[in-house]
Amino acid sequence: MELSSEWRRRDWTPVRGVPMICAFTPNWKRIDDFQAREEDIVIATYPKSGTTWMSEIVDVILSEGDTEKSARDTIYNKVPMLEFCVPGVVPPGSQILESLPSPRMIKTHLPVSLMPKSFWEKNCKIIYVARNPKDVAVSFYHFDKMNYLHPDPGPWEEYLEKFLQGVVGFGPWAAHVRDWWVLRQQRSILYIFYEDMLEDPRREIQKVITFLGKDLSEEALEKICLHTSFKAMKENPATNYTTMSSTLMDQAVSPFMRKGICGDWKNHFTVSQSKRFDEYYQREMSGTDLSFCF
Ligand code: PPS
Repeated sequence: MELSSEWRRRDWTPVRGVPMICAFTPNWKRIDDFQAREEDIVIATYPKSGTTWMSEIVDVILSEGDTEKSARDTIYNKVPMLEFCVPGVVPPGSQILESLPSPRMIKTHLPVSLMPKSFWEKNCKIIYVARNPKDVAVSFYHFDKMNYLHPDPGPWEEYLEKFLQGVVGFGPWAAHVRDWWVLRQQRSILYIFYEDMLEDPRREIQKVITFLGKDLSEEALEKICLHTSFKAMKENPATNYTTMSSTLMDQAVSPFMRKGICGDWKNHFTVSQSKRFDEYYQREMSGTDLSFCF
């Protein structure tokens, strides 16, 4: 897949007020009308929060720990992104998903407000992964630099302002994590934190196994932990996005599997940027019992 100049470095385009990757926005009706199925498993996240990690975990759980089976295809083919589309270049994720047998695994970064209503009608299982916003901002900044479907992020200090204002792909981080947090009480949503996955992957993977109604052996669980470690996923061409055209994702600019740690923000934020960010965080998280580990 070669990215045509038509979609390269285009500015975010709003969908009902949410800044969206321009190439995804034509014919948005396909998202609104998307037909979910009861067996669908959705991996929902704000960008750069551990989507690929959770997607591979779910895939290998469904394969009962058979890591060879999970090497059958790339992560973006096994777990298509619902909203993904580059008109004239790649068919929409929604269309690819229609042709897949159940149970489908579906990736999305959509905020609650843009989710197709059929997901609620079918009461699908949704795994939401959230990550602390300082590391999200840093990861997103590097991703914007290497992903040519996104606008150029400009210098870090300017990018950070845009992040705080929510003028980044998929809109404001805070509303995204908050709305999904509230919804978890009413729907079948497992809400997981990236930092918890780093701290104790075995514990968090077991939560996913239980949520999916599976019963896997200790041996299978151990295999899944090893297979989905940062090192293993960085070396695995099925998960590290190196199979994606460099006209779309230029890994010479920044690798997709970049650092995979908690606290890399400390290498990017100045003291005053961190203070400003903390004020934003306090303001946005006040009134919720949602809290993040930095
Ligand atoms: S995307 O493009 O929004 O779908 O990206 P996403 O997969 O959500 O997030 C990418 C970040 O997750 C890190 N990552 C991991 N961390 C720890 N362990 C594993 N196995 C793992 N796999 C991916 C990846 O390195 C990105 O974070 P940064 O901070 O940029 O390294």
